[in-house]
Amino acid sequence: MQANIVTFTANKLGRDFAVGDIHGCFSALQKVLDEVKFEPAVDRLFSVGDLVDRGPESHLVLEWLDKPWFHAICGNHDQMAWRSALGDPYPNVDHRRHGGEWLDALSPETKEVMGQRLAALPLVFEVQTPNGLIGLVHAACPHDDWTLMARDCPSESDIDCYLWSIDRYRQRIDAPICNVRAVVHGHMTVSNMVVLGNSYYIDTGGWTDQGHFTLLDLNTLQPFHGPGETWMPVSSHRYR
Ligand SMILES: [Mn+2]
Repeated sequence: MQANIVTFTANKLGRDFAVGDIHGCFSALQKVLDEVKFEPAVDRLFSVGDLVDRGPESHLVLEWLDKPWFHAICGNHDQMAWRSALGDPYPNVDHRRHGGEWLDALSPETKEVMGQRLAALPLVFEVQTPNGLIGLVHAACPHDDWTLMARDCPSESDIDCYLWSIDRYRQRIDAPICNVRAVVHGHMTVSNMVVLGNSYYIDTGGWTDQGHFTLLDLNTLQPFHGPGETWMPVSSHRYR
């Protein structure tokens, strides 16, 4: 069973950043980290999930998850990947058609390790900062009050919302989530960071050829934009 909420105490020594969907584009991400002079000894990087699929370097996720300063929650693609890797594919979606074919190149042993590691990703992070608590959830919050988030044993519908929901963004819901300073999401690919109420949508498509990675400073809530680079063709089918 995945941990539901993992809490991080404030970083007293360095900076905390969040990054949107990575989708196997770790080299591009590293370039943006270099740009902000990321210091692995004191800074932390929080991924809002969708670490794998679509990009050329999904297999590097194990290396990245080993980095002590890199922390990630689960996205819908990570969920599809671990379920495929462990022989229980997510129903009704052809994972291979949505960027999951990279798993086929892994040895059975590596595939098993990959499945176990991605299956162990928590669903929700909360990070304390000097300016208040920041939540991170891949797709959407099922509640409008952070204190209602399940501390353990989330329901199936909660998990479905965390990983897949597009409703809150599509409906442009800008009512703030109570009892949390901000909630950071990926999942919806936007051209520039979108803020609705206190919900921050930061997947600016660093994994596409026209996008860029955005690093959100969790204390100041200021975004840093990486350069646009060519990494892979933009899919015309914008499946989430
Ligand atoms: Mn997603």
